[in-house]
Amino acid sequence: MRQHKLALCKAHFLDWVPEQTQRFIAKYKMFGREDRILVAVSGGKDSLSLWDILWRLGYQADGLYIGLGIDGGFAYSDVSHRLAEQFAAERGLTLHAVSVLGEYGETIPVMADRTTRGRGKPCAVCGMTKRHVMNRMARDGGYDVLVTGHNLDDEAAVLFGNTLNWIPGYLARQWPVLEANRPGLVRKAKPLCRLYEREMAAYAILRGIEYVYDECPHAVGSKTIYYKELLNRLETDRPGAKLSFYLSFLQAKENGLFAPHADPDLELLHTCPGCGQPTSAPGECAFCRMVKAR
Ligand code: Q46
Ligand code: ZN
Repeated sequence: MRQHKLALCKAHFLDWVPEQTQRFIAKYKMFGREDRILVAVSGGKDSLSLWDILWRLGYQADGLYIGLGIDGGFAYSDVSHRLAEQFAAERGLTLHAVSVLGEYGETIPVMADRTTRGRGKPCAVCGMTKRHVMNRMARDGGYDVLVTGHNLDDEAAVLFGNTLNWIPGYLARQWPVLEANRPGLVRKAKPLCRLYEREMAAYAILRGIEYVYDECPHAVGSKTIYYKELLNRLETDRPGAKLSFYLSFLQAKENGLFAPHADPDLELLHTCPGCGQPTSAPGECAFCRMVKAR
């Protein structure tokens, strides 16, 4: 690991990753031993590794799989669901599964085709649906925190995009943990936010975790992937550049980069009468309106 000037054997690496994760959980006060945790699992290496790490660390963590109904020519959703189920069964863990088709009558691609939000590219509809379902399942299941497998590469790419465009609201919101500061909202945390994607891939392989190798077919050509490639080029020339980009941002925020009164969720002042989740305008939220319009 040139970025840390550190070389570890398999046994030490497999201890190092959970130790680091535990350090970040404590540093950013993500959750404690007594908390009930819901892990959003996609069947990919990051979320399954995160669940494995929390399980090894002794946390009470259940999983949530959201079936999006995406095929992409290789049954992406079916394969990822099967791998998530297999992972949970091997460890005796609880996995909740929500099928978007079963609950809302349409798969994500069909929903996206129907709405102006998603024609051609289902990611906006998909992201909104996943946020809605994750929050609902965590809230209704009485979980204290929802955790996702976002790694350093994900966070650095998002930061890069938001900085290129100087999007203040997104920059003000980006942090390893987001408090549940609105009624109906559950706390969210990203325990892997300081671990490189490459480290997570190595962890999954060394732990023998079977995960879906292919990205979602709709991720191809996305801006995030482009930003990740750019940052990887930088990282090749300057090992540690990605980590320092992200950590310097976190440090700058701690030092008051944003005004203390800048509330990133200021726009979420209303509560949707349909689902009880916070929304920016009076009346039903965008998700409830989209589902109803069918
Ligand atoms: S948003 Fe888009 Fe992802 Fe949904 S449609 Fe696939 S690529 S899964 S993170
Ligand atoms: Zn709603």
